[in-house]
Amino acid sequence: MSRSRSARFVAWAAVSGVVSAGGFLAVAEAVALVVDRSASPILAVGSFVIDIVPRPLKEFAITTFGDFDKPALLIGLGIAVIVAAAVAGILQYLRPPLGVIAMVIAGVLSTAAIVTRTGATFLSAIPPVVGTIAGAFLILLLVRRLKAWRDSATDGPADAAASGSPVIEAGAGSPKAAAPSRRGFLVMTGISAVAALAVGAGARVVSAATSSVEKLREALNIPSPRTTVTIPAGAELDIPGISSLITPNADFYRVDTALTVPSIDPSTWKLTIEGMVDRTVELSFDDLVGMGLDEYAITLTCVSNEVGGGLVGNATWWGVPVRDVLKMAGVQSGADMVLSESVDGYTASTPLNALTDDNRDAILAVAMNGEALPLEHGFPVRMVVPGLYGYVSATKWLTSLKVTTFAQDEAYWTPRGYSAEAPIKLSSRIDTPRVDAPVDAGATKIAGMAWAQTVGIEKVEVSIDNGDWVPATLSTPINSDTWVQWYLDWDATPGTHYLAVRATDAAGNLQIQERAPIAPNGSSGWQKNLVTVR
Ligand SMILES: Nc1nc2c(c(=O)[nH]1)N[C@H]1C(S)=C(S)[C@@H](COP(=O)(O)O)O[C@H]1N2
Ligand SMILES: [Mo]
Repeated sequence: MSRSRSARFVAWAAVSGVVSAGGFLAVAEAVALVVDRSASPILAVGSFVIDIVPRPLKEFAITTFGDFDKPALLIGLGIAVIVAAAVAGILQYLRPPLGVIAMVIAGVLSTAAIVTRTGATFLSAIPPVVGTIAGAFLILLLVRRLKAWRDSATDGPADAAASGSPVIEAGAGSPKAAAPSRRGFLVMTGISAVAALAVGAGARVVSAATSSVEKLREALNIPSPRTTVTIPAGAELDIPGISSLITPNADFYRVDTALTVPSIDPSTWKLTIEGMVDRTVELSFDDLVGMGLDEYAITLTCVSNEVGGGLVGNATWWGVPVRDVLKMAGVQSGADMVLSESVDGYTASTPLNALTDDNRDAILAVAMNGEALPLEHGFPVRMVVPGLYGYVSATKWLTSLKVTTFAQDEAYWTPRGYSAEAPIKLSSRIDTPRVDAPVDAGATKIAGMAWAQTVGIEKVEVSIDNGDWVPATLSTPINSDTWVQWYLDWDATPGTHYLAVRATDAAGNLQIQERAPIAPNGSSGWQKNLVTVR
């Protein structure tokens, strides 16, 4: 047999490996549908990867892919699975039973990723185990068929040596005799591939179609708030290109470690307040909203927001003050932190005094911009704390509040390179003009946003082409927890210009000029942008 023909069999071995891995995943997805929907190997391994990737890589993913970070991860994972499966197929062909062993190792690793996730039960192990058995059998059978084809096509012993494997079954050695075994391999591989695709895709479709939480969300009847936020006249400027004062839910940035959005039925949801408390308290959704809802306007900011970036948004929220539920449990002395936990095990560490302070509207929110929280923004209940970055305060899909100390407990991001405490840094941003959104020469407006949650913005200044700092006009703030809009009239001349912005908060602090990266506790620096005027 020529070298190219032996290479052809190796290529078919790789295909066998990929089809077998497809069978593994498809069977696991189908079984997961029946026993435990969260026990999907791909998603569990993806979540595991999210939890272990080093900080710089995660920052790279967020800054490069933005809201596409999770699809990007899944695509990367898919490519890795295909490559590994192809190698397993080749191993099974050249050095059996190494391919089967590789498949079993993949099965053990994905089972481990699944059973160690928050909320896993012993049932969760069934899908990956059954999938592994299917994958191991497939790789064994397909490669055995492949060898039968190869041997029947073999012209002599030299070819067997070239293919790197001894002749197991005696082949007739003529193309005519090879045809049935060739067909046998191709038919079996084809059927397996089609079946894996159909079962895998079918399981996903059924899972999506029967996931009823979105319907529960739409049907949820949230009582109207007792008080509502009044948007003052002059709070929203009418300037093309500026961000809207209230960010629509559909445009609101999303940052979390959840590869699939957790599904929580509000009728079974519970919040546990535990730890250093006089009594452990459990609240149902009805208990919580029964305490009375009020409306708050609060601007949320992510620690990963670069200077000038978009990981910041403003919404109105309906909620209950965290201090009120803490009072029900009775906070004991010595505590200095509340560790909030979500259904998927994510945790945030919030200083206790930020939650008990009568002058800070830290809330358990159930509605965002007048509707139940969107699933990806924490349905049915999340925390929102003015003035603290989201990762230390804004836990979505909230299930427990543990009153504790910073000495005793650590949140998700703390061992991953971010500070345990993280107040939002005073910041300002230019929305228009931008280098990619040029304006026409003549009278125009430079405009953008500025925020200093809990303190408020006093002044925004703009410098054009390194000139003097000129005060901008501010919109009327909703309150000190929300961002404000600002603008400056500008007689723009054609060409490129440098625009810089800086803000001063109501306490008289000037925005930090020194550039800082997002880790460990938020970016700083004055935004200076090259802009284009036509
Ligand atoms: N359960 C959970 N809550 C979470 C996170 C998370 O990863 N998991 N990320 C936090 C971070 S880093 C931020 S900035 C805010 C973002 O909230 P949003 O996605 O609703 O904008 O949610 C916070 N709450
Ligand atoms: Mo964040």
